[in-house]
Amino acid sequence: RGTRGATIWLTGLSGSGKSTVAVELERQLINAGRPAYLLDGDNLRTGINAGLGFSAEDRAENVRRAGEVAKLFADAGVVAVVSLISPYTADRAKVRAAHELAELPFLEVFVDTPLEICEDRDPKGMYAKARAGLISGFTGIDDPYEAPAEPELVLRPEDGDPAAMAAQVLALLR
Ligand code: GGZ
Repeated sequence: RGTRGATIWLTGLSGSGKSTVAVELERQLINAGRPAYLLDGDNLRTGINAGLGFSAEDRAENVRRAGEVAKLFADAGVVAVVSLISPYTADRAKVRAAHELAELPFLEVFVDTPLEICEDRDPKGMYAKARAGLISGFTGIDDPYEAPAEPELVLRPEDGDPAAMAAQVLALLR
């Protein structure tokens, strides 16, 4: 019997740092001898989720497919680390329910970086474009983000750098 798989689901605004934490977490898991695989919204959208946009329906489908793929990895004994804005509570709840049905661990991690900080970072200049009206339906600006009510873990800026945050997730998984 191999190691036990699980899904770690990072949700938060664009620029919240969830992808950076996810990369660090994947690295720490592998260093600890646990097979892990990163499923990042950005990458998925160029592959299996190509063609999906940012309407509520497309985001729901984006989240559903990522959840199904994560479940397969978890079932295969791999820790799937998912990094998606996943703004809707109902969509995240469905992924959780699917994992529970399959008796696979699901940990929801809310990367709770305030909008002001995300907007200040603006690594890709997308918030500026959204504020200027060049992008519409941008999460946090003119599209909703429903914060998780009962996540397994909340990470806030004061929790330290991405490595320290990833270590918190790893401790929780153990
Ligand atoms: C939010 C958008 C949008 C809109 C493009 N709203 O910082 P990024 O660039 O790399 O992260 C964002 C990414 C979000 O994709 P997800 O698959 O995680 O979203 S969701 O879970 O809601 O389906 C951002 C970019 O795509 N982006 N347009 N309108 N983010």
